[in-house]
Amino acid sequence: MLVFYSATHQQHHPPFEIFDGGEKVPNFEVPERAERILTALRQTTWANILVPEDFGLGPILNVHDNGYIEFLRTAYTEWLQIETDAPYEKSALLPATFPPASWRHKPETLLGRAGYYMSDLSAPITAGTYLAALASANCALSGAKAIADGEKSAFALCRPPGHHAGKAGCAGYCYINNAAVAANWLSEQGKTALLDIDYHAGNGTQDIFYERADVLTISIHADPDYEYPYFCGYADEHGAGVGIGFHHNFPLPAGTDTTGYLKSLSSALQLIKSFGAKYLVISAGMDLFGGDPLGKFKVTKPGIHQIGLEITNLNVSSLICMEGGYNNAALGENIVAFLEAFQ
Ligand code: SP5
Ligand code: ZN
Repeated sequence: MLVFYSATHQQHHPPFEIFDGGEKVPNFEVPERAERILTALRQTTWANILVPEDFGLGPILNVHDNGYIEFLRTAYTEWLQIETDAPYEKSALLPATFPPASWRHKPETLLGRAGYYMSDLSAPITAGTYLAALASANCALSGAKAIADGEKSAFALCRPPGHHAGKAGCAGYCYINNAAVAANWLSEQGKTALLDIDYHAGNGTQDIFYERADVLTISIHADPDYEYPYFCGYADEHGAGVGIGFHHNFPLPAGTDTTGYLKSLSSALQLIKSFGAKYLVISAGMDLFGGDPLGKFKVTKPGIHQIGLEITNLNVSSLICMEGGYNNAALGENIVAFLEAFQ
């Protein structure tokens, strides 16, 4: 299997995040995650690890707002240049004031724009964030090109992850929505569906494709009624305008085990079959694993392999994009268990 990995991800290492409740903790989304996965893949006989191609900004700007990407590019440099007596945290840019949806004035000031383009306190922008996010998107695009060129499957070892990043904003460790960029690119080559199995609802992907009928998007996740991202990912959200009927959410209770998970997966796969997808993009977060420090599901490693097998029963060319997963010790073996189903 072709695997796309860029060492550029190491330049993105946000020192902290702030949990709901105000607890400031070391950021869970660390470079070690991708390195663990890379090590596990190198130990397999089948992973052909390649450096991604550079696709430029074109395919990214086809799903993201221009002003937002420009903000990502320049924000940290501007942050360093601000002169103040305030005890600002300069290791990363993080605002603490966010607009409700109805306030859409974009301020000129950097912290104002930061609040405008961010929606939580877990996606700080650091010196290397923009370059790492671009490299991550290039991994997804390179994988998309590989399956368009005839590979049955490919793995994009994306880091930072992407599925919480919407058209015009970063959130939840995500800056550029790698899977959405790849799915949009693939949709120009053939009918494309996107299945998100990360533990958290794929709100960014939902935002990007919500009014589109040409890309089917489905997310299976922890019920946002008790879990991040709280405000999106409910079962009654089915798309808008011509997109009505082309988005589906499967919110699940805390404690969901492999058996419970596979029931929703079966419904999701039926929808993909009926849609008639030529290509499938999978947002593969491994935080559905029972031992995840941020998750409340009880899916096992054999369960993760089984999820992969059920997806391959569709017999659709598949691009697997790395999303979340924070049990670093188990991360490599979990994603290998998933990918082996595609071999
Ligand atoms: C890509 C991805 O998986 N992003 C997830 C972002 C989740 N951010 C919120 C984390 C909330 C943690 N809740 C506290 C649990 C402490 N044990
Ligand atoms: Zn997640």
